[in-house]
Amino acid sequence: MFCNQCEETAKGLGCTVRGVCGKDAETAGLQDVLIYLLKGLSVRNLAAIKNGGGDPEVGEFIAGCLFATLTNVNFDPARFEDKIREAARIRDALPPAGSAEPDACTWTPESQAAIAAKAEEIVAAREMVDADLQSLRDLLVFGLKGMGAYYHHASVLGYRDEEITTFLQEGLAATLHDHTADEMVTLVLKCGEIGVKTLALLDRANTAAFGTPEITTVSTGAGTRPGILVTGHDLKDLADLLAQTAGTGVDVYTHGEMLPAHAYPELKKYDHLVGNYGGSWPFQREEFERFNGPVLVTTNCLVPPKDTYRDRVYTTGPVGFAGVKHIGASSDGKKDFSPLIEHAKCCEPPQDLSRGDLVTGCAHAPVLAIADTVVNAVKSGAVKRFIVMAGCDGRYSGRDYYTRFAEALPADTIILTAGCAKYRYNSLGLGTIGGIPRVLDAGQCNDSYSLVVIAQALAKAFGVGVNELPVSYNIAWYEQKAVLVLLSLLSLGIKDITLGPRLPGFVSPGILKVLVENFGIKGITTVEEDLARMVPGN
Ligand code: SF4
Ligand code: SF3
Repeated sequence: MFCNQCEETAKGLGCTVRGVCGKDAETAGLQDVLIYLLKGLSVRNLAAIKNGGGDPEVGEFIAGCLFATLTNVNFDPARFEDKIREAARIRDALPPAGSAEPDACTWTPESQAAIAAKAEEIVAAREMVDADLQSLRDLLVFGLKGMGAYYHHASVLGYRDEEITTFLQEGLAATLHDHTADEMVTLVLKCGEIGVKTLALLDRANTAAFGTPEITTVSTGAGTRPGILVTGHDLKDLADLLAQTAGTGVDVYTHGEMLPAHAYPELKKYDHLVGNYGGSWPFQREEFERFNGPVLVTTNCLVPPKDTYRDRVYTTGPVGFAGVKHIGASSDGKKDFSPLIEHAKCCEPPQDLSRGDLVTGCAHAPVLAIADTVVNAVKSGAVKRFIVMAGCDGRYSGRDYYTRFAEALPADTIILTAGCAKYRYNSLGLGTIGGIPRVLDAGQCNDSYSLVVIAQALAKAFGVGVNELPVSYNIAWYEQKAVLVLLSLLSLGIKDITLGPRLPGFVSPGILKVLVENFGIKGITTVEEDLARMVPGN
């Protein structure tokens, strides 16, 4: 196997024996073969579209498959084998894309041995490609994985966009051809541009389905009734579960990236959505253990469960783990959560892990509603600087940097955040400035679009460009959704982003040079040094 897609990749270069995340070599190989077939499928479908045909469901299928290959989503080899055969079936139903098709258009997954051999061939083929070109291909594919995931979230809520699904296919197909480095850089930046559109689509989908987020204080305590813990990012799963648990005597708690759900009117209206439990995904093994009740994992991040609570874990959507129960959707898209609800009724209430109240829901609408207060706070000098500290949390011990950085920020600074990185500092009690929370949590990483809208609104209010604002970027990444968010920020012309805790293993020295010279991207150093740079005059 060879996998280098996340921040914790082995030795900063690539996992070759088994993933640090727990992904085994068989599953890694199956994921590679699936991506390979998606490339061939894309070539055929794009050709069919060009000839006035094409299958509009191909883009939806590709987005769902890409999501399943994201870090910490699906560890189940059987699910990937099914997807591989389905991809080949869909591809083979399309007419050939000319007489000289790439192998990805014609190779067939005849047997498990053939699939395993193809997986080895895919890894070996990387060695034949120039390091910078391979790095750009990886960057593009990982950005597309993030796009597929965000698009899938919008699509399950009924929001589709052909421009996005066509680009998913164009991007995948491009990695089969001999593009120059310049052409690949153009595609990578276009991935960021379409990324902004994908995040905007998801923002519209969430708001239409669940209402405009409201700034909301969330309890982290445990109640006295049995509960179900919901983790991941899929708000629709949570909404369906809340409707199905109403009046059953079972409480529902959010975990990790589900925290912002408490801010949506259509979700917070349920009294039995009692609070947020635990912290971010890296700590789930202890927290799931202590929750006592069933846990529904809707998307990333799943850590291979311990035997002690494995029977209480249920996966759904793109998530999977061999031997763990999966709740699928029926043909009309409905999910029946009654097995979890019945399971919960036999469980003890959660152990208390309370760590004070948290504030969330600071999305673009509620923040722009108090725009005058924010602008006046900047003009009066009460707020000197905003630091965007969005992104992911992770297991790497060096991530305590983000807690120390947040603690060391001067009292006249405000953190803008989205994603699970916030758990490193959202319970520090950083207070408010003139009523504005010092940690403005826009929501999940899915809500990163809010940060863009807020930055653009500030730029307009002050009549300057986004890079002239008193805003610094100290982004924490872990997986491929964050890769897309980073590309989106670059496509908007945002410069001087600090990226940590470690730079991506898939970025070659040559491509790093391009990122540094053209975009001013830097790695983190020490809290003191980075503070001096990001909060000048402090
Ligand atoms: Fe390694 Fe990350 Fe890939 Fe898992 S997802 S195998 S940890 S690079
Ligand atoms: Fe977190 Fe996995 Fe990325 Fe959504 S949930 S930000 S790491």
